[in-house]
Amino acid sequence: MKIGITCYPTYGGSGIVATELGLELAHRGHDVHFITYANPIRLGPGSSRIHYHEVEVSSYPLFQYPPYCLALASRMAEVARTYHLDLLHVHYAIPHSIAALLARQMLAAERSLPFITTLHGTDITLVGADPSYFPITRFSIDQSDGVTSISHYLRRHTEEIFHVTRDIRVIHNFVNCHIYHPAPERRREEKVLVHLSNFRPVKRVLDCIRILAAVRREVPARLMMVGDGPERGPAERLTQELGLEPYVDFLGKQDHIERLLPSMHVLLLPSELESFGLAALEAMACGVPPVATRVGGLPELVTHGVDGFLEAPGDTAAQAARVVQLLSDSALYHSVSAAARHTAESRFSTNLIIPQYERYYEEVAARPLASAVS
Ligand code: GMT
Repeated sequence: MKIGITCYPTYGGSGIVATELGLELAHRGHDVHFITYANPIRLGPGSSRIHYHEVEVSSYPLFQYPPYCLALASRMAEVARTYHLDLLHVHYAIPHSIAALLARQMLAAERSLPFITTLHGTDITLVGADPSYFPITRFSIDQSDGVTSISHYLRRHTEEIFHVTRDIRVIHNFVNCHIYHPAPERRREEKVLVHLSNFRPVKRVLDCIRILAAVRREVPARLMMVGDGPERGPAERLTQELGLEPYVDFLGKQDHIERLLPSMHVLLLPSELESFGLAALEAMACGVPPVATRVGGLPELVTHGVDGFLEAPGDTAAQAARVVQLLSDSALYHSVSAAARHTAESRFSTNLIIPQYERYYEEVAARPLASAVS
């Protein structure tokens, strides 16, 4: 098929999923057209089946807020017409699904252009729940020709909050287990914890520092903080206050975390809410057990005590105790690490999940358009 993909191309889970989905689809013979304001970060060197179309937003003195959604809709329609796209697949509801809806309407007289919206989490739980965006988010879900959600939790939450009754297909996030794989020989003697996120408040980044402080009372360990965002400064300050500077590295944004993860021992994901927890899945594929929180979609990924641990958000003592348990019992560590890899391979690998998207594309493309039905 010829598929147009739109996402937030910078760092963030939804952009990573969209980019890696595009790469996998191209690998399976589809033509993929990314329509975004910047080249998606994980796109890497080109493939003849991957195309990138930049959305340019011109400013004008009258525009206090340049209308990105309109520039995106125009570009989507233009690319769809020129390259005969079969459908658009947009990641993150606002504003991408509204732009896709406009593009579909712009082309309605000449061709059909169905669009699928994938809900990732904060587009529903934070942005969508904001009174300014609530009605347009609900409208965009209703108007999409297909809607997918990355977890059962997020589907239930969307149905409850927006009172939508339409079908929402759950297609979990995925990981390429050939790219993300364990390399225990790369693990150092010193125990290393890792946190990976966009450092937004919802991630409870400061809890990672508190967990390290508690862990170090029992086991020598250090912490790698990967990513950047608003909570980085406060996390750096807390590190200083607790005298942990020699043991914490703030690495900033990293492009190749598949090279970094296999040398780590435990992933910390102390989030307040996580609709799926892609970072946990990537770590698990590398045989790195996650110590995370029992929130949102994380229990669909992590089975407590088997392939990782889940504790209450904010309970840093309990999370630290799980880390200590893993680091001081090598039989337990090896069993949880192997189970984590097994979960990634047997339930969330690309060869299981990508065909679910392909089947959904075919289903949606074969249906009459939502616009024609309503
Ligand atoms: O919170 C983030 O990491 C960013 C956000 C996004 O949309 O870029 O992530 C959401 O989508 C990810 C990919 O599907 C999920 O793995 C994250 O759990 C989800 N974040 C939240 O629900 C807070």
